[in-house]
Amino acid sequence: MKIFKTTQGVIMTHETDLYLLEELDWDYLINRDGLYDFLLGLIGSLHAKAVDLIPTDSLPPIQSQEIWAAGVTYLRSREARMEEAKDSGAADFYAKVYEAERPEIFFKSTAARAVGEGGQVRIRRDAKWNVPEPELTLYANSNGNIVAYTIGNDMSSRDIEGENPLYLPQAKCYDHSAAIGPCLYVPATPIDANTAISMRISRKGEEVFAGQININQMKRSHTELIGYLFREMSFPHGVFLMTGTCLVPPNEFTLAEHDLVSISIEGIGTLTNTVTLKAN
Ligand code: DO4
Ligand code: MG
Repeated sequence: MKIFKTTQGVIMTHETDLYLLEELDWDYLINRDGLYDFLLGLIGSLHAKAVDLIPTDSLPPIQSQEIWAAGVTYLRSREARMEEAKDSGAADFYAKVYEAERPEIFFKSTAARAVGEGGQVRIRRDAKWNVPEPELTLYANSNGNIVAYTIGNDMSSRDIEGENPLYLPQAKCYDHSAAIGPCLYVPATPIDANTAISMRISRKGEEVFAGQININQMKRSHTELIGYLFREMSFPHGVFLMTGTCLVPPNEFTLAEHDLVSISIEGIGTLTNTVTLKAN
């Protein structure tokens, strides 16, 4: 089951059927245990009207939630970070956090700074080495239970982080540095560990990077990451957590203005964003 926040209202898809849900506040709709059963129960009721609409104008599937991110959860990310930090002498921190019991978790974005399907992600004007990070993104409700998934792009400035890991918030947090969407995927059971995630970057119509991997390559479990996030913090509306990247373009690659980044996750769909710079 998928739910799309759109300009027409909330559209739910189940198998091949589409339903327009009665006007429901997004925060209220998604923040519940048993979200799948709740949505299923709406089918056939007056609260869900069967429609023919195609959810083309989806908004980011977020309202009052914060977006957090986990890092160095895949071997590939550990290697890439160690390489970019080798001149700063900080490479060891990435090796340590990959092995440590406590994961790396950092604040990524407010809803207002994030964009959704078809939106414009940004690269910083003061960075020279920028990449998208395709990440399976969890939605955990206020009880800390994972009830939905979406696709995330954790845009990152590798030269800023590589210069000094204390610059991480500047490398990761700026306007339009996070994209999530196109929908919330609400399965009956946790997402399959063999799920594939892929990314394609194109420039002037030509593919400049493509890669695919399964999320079962991740070193940590989803419940472990959410458990750490909720240890000393509460999220009254639930929270999104990007789970880390496993697809890193080669070191000589950096994003350019107008590049198109498409991230697909089996069962969820595709999130496509155009790369832009802040207006001068
Ligand atoms: O350690 C810095 C950030 C790591 C990250 O964003 C990732 O592994 O996806
Ligand atoms: Mg990341």
